[in-house]
Amino acid sequence: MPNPPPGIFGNNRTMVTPHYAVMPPEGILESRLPSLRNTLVRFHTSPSMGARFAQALLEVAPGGGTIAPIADGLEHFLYVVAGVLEIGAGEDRRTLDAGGYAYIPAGTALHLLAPDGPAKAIWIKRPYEAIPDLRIPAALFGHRSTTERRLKHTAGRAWQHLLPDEDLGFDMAVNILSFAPGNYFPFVETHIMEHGLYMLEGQGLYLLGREWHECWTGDFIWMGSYVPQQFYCTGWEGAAYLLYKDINRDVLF
Ligand code: UGY
Ligand code: MN
Repeated sequence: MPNPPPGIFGNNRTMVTPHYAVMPPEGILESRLPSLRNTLVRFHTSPSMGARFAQALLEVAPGGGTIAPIADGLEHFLYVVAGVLEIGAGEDRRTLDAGGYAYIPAGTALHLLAPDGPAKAIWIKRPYEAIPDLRIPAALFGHRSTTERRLKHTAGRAWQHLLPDEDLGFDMAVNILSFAPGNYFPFVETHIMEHGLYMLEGQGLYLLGREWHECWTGDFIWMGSYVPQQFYCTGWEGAAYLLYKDINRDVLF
């Protein structure tokens, strides 16, 4: 048996606190779910961590996916990280490669299939917070390569809103934030919204509370409500992350 990778004892980066979590991929063990065949589910976060949503990395083997369409009453968001996936919202089925994404509204059944090779996707799900008289969003499919890149305040930092940000029917946002090396936010953010962050590429330093954490491709970060946060992009090639955020809803008592 080969030696285990070095660095476990002195250099492990995993950090889970009541307010935030940093989780490198190598330590996130897999679950198997009765609703998914030939699929490993690596849960990033869930209400048992303190989050109000769930996020997982799905590793789907060829031919794997939903045994029957999932109709659990939750809203779902899927982002293809590698390979090709057939994703369905009700009867509407699309074949998406890396960068493709789908929003499946609450009450619409989710279908998933890796038609030929292995595939990976980020899976976000949560109960939808309906507001009387506000239209429930329809299913939506898109691709990172064709989603508008908006510069915010400076060149070298771009935002892509994968869900239309002007539609208050959505109670979640999923954005891709891209950074040129050395770029950072002009202030430390503190806000009521929580985040699930998946590092798509590159590396950087994340301020969470009062501590800086080095992070890179494949890492997951959960930021609970009000956790002070800031990103500083290191490396020479830039960085990008997928960012879930709960939005457009009043406080709950
Ligand atoms: O939209 C956001 O809250 C975003 N700027 N936060 C983050 O990247 N940590
Ligand atoms: Mn934020």
